[in-house]
Amino acid sequence: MILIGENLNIMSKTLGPALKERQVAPVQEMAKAQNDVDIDYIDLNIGPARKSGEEFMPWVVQTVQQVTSKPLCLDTTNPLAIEAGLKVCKSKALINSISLQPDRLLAGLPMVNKYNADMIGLLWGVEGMPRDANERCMLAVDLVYKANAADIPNEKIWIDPIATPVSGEINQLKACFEFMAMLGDIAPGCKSVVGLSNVSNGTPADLRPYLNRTFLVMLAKYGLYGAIVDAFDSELINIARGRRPEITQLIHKMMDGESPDLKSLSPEELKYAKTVRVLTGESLYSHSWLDV
Ligand code: THG
Repeated sequence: MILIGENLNIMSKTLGPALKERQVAPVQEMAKAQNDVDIDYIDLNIGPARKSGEEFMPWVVQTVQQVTSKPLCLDTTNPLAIEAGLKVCKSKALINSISLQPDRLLAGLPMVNKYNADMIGLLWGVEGMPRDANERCMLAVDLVYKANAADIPNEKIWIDPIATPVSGEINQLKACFEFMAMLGDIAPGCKSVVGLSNVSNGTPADLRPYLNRTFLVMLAKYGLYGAIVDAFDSELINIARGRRPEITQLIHKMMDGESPDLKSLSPEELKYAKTVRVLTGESLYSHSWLDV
């Protein structure tokens, strides 16, 4: 699985102010730290960057490129900022993201071939967030059709079904899984990607990794190609790299309908088993889901 580190991010309490003030040292420190772990891309999330995006994104790209040669994922809703970043990007870039909003589509699609980039196709429609798996399918078909019309082959498109917090509407997560199961049929050759940490937004910080890791393993069963992840969750990286087969097997068996004998599980395995039940909607989410 392709892993994209999420930590260089304007929402971060520490790095956010540093980014806004264009402080080179903390930004390069974070880029170096992500360079040194086993991830494939570094996401550069500068937020909407409405005013200064055309200066901001190239600044971040160049600052980061001085300390790492990992490929970059340019993350902003401002298409002008994306293009300015692509112009100075040395390695093959991933555009994060192009949605079905007409302005982003119109501005974004021509950049893909022009800069030999890949694109994340975010399933966000004119009316906003899709409500179920069917709406996700319709948006995906529409997005791929329009990208193909702009000469972009399916292999360059990473579809993002949009993951939502487990503490919110659980049907949205079910729709996400359901959509992932259909993606191969509706858009053959397309890749997929999910912002994993979205699922644990609003959850106590020490418990977030269980949700993120379990979600990753569940999505992997549906063939997830890429994930935007906390680069410093080393256990998540171990799991993604196939180094925790017992956890992966447990989760996949539960998804196939097997009920494990809870008494036979280690305390660690029990946490993953409980988390599967929450993510499938079998148990109701509460902040104390691991204790009940
Ligand atoms: N899909 C795509 N791109 C995305 C997302 C997605 N980009 C943004 C986001 N979702 C993925 N990136 C993050 C980055 C940080 C966090 C979650 C998702 C996060 N940060 C902590 C917090 O806010 O509590 C800690 C921040 C800090 O360091 O202080 O949760 O879905 N295509």
